[in-house]
Amino acid sequence: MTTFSDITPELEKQAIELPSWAFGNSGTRFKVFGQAGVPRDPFEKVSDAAQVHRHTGLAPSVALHIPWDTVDSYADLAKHAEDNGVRLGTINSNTFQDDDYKLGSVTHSDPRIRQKAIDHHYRCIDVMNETGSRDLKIWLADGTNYPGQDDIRARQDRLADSLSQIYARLGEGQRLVLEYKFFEPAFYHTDVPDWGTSYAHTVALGEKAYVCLDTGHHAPGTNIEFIVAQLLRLGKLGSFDFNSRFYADDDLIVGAADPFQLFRIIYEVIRGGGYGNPDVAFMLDQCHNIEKKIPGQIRSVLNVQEMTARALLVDTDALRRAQQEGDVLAANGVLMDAFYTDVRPALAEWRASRGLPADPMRAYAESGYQQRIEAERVGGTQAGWGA
Ligand code: PSV
Ligand code: MN
Repeated sequence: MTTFSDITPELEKQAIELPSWAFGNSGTRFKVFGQAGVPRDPFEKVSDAAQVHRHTGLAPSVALHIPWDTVDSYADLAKHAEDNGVRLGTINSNTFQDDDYKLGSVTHSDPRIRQKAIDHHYRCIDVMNETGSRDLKIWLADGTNYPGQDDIRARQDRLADSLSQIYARLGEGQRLVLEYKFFEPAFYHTDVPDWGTSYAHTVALGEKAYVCLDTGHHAPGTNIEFIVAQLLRLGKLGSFDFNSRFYADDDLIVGAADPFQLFRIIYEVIRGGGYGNPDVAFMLDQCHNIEKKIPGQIRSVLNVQEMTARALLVDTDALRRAQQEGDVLAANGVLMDAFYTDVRPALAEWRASRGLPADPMRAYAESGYQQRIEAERVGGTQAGWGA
């Protein structure tokens, strides 16, 4: 029997990276709704991210997206993060918003455009050198919309070649994490559609290359926890982009659509040695289109913490026994007992014992920060996708 006090040393290890873009305006291809108080620059994004950490103790770092988060001085941005009690984390490359990339970036048939995309990744590595970031996360919008549009095989070869040039630029202690997605914005095929393709490329690149698993990037019904188990077994799970989906890549609050799936994923992370393991980065990749952004992020990290606590509560001895005995229902029962445990009161008490607010959502609402940014951040251009 595992009790809550048994798991608190493990809970203390939890760190979830926030995406800078979660604080900007976002929406769908139909409408981006602007919100009062939204940051106008990366400094304000970092300030907002720091609020999440301040109230939860769970989110010590912020991921940047380049060029969205381009600044004159990354040293100043890193200092600003530090002054606010957080640090800068993963650098995400963006090769999906320049007209040149309409038919692809690092897979493009035109060597000039391929080189431009590779150069952008070199620039991202320069940024990493300035921020002290470890991970370069690559998600590519590359793919085609129509059968026959381009040579799928040749695109794989160009992808491998471009990635190897980018990989060769990584410095000591730096890593490349390759994210996969089976659709969107390309609809017929994408060049990195699944974990297998990402795995094949990262294995070919070498030991500094890993797979990034974004929970929203799978077909309905995919057993994501199986992929987690397999990638951990292969030593190639580098990071998570957590979010929730109902239909597509919905980027909703992690754990909102299917808390049981999140529990199962985290259970496999723990089972496979990925929890408390510096090789596996836990990030959110979300957008808050209609809800307020900072409380949206607070809710998200709390959801991850709650499902982590439940997964840590699994009585692994009893589970192993039941599995060995082939007792199907007992084994399932052990897992479900942990999943159905309401850990919220114990977490609230534990938070308070560590000098954190027992109820971070309420503490943020009462802090006055939201009112302050809504009043102060007037004028300028809000960050986002064109609100
Ligand atoms: C693509 O859908 C993705 O998941 C990638 O991680 C991007 O960098 C991110 O969303 C932000 O648009
Ligand atoms: Mn992602």
